[in-house]
Amino acid sequence: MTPMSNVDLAGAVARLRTAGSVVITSHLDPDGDAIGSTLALADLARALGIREVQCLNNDPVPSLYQWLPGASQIETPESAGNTVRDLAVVVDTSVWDRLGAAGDAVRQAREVLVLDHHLADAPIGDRFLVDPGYAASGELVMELHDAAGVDIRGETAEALYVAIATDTGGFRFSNTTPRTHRLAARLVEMGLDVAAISERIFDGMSPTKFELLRRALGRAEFAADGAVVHSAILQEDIQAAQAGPDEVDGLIKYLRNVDSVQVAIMFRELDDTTTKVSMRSRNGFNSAEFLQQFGGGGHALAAGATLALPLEEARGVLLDRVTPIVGETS
Ligand SMILES: [Mn+2]
Repeated sequence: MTPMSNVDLAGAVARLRTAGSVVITSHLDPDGDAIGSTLALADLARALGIREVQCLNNDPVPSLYQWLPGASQIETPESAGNTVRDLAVVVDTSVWDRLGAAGDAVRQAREVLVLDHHLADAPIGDRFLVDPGYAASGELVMELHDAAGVDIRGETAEALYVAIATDTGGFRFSNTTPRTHRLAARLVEMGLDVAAISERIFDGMSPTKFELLRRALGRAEFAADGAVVHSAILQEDIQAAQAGPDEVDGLIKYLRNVDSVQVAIMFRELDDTTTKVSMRSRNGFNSAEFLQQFGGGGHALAAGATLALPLEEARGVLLDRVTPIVGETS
């Protein structure tokens, strides 16, 4: 994996040290890594003496992560003031499309620093440290603390642990490295309640999410001799289940877990003309590369895209393209 960077950890710390004010943002539909890395970076920025530290995201913190200490400091563009900052730090994404309305604050900032681990051809920002060798942006942010000589506080340890644990599927995905375990071990040594955190982020399921899962599984269909599985969540499902929009996240793993499956696809009807696609794969199928043709991106084993098509059309187009090529890479 080739790091795609024009700054190293020390250089990134140097940018932080010279800023008097900073806005920290991540991608829309934030996951545990986005939220955890944002909170840990805010702590680092304060430890480095930055007077004004603002956390901003296009979307509110998902209910799954609202318990994290400091999560309430993450503002949305509607509630945030319009202040120009010295530095914008973008973490866990490196493309404008994924910033949503939070991108305005990034564009206005005097300098932009990007810290990410997604595959990226052309990262945004004046300075970018993009390295897919990191399993989570949280690993990168933890090493940034080390490079700055800043001790990790207990509350920050929880944020970093959530970032790393969620992006590695609880240290089970193929992105998990010895470094992942070494960094996590240091966090556990600080006295984290691993079981309590795991219960919160992995095992707990609200009754409303269960209702969505029931519907998604009931609608699942197989293609390509079982190598492809796909399902959909409709607008009416969200309403009928009285679920939060973020509760769709993670349903796809139940599809991917079927033994025969190489590619799992979840279609989500955002409105009558827009469909969000989530893809999970294994056995060598690169989801991020495949979804590039639809303007999407992400990781090899977990990627997404948003298509300006009604759900059934989006499903047709995508399945036409994916079905002939599964099996080629296994
Ligand atoms: Mn991540």
